[in-house]
Amino acid sequence: MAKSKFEYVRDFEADDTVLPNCWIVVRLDGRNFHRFSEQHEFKKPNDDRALHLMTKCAQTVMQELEDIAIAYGQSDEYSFVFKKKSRWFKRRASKFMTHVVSQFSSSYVFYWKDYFKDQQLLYPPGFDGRIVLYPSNQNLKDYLSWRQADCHINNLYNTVFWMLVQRSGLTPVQAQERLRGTLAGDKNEILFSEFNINYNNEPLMYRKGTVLIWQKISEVITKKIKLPKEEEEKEVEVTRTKTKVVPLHCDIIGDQFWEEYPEILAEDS
Ligand code: DGT
Ligand code: MG
Ligand code: MG
Ligand code: MG
Ligand code: MG
Repeated sequence: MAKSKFEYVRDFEADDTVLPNCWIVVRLDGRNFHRFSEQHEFKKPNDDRALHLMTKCAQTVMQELEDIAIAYGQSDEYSFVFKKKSRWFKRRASKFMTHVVSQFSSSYVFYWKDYFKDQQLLYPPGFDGRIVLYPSNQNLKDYLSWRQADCHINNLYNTVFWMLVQRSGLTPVQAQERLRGTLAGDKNEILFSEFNINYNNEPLMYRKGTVLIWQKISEVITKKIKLPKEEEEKEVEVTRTKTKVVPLHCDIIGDQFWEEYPEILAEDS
């Protein structure tokens, strides 16, 4: 077929193919969720509806897109790790990033009402995206550890902060003053001695965030079959295995998680 004289404009497209043999991480983050969470009356410091909705959207992303080995989320962010050997869209960075962010954003709006039953969505939320490559398994584990450590630091701070404001009646500025320069141990101590809260008993989802992995699930379903020699259809139970995206709220900084799920970092992935 003859090409039009306009074809040459294609040559202006920049090549954004990412390096081979690297883990491709796409992280998205809610745009101005400080305001969004206020306007939609998110519970402080953690709103289960918001966290579960984020996870539902991330599960949708993993199911709809190709080659995602693991995802990790906390607060208004989620990271998706594409397999080192992925050939999806010829490893074009813009395809990975835009598909993740748009699938996630449309899911956030689509599933909103399932999680926020009494709270209307007041305006369309947005998410930013970035892409980072990690050449070694250790780099990838350190990346995920960094996000989980961030979750821990913020959640410990926010838990004490909102206790001081909501229970002790401090103003936000006073609570901030009180916490200035305190270490993790000091914050644990305030929670324990002033509010009788053992931080380690706070929900795991708040302290560890959410890890999404693929797991084989066997389900028993009933199937109608017709045996050759019989007239009527018969119902039989059959077991089939499916891979499903499963949320976990566990530590991913230590070795135990990676030893338990070695397939995530397996060489052929
Ligand atoms: P950005 O990301 O630069 O556009 O701005 P923000 O405002 O999204 O900032 P970011 O991402 O650093 O912080 C996340 C905000 O979302 C933070 O203000 C707290 C809020 N947020 C996230 N999850 C929850 C929640 O479960 N409850 C409440 N109350 N707020 C939450
Ligand atoms: Mg930010
Ligand atoms: Mg944000
Ligand atoms: Mg954030
Ligand atoms: Mg098209």
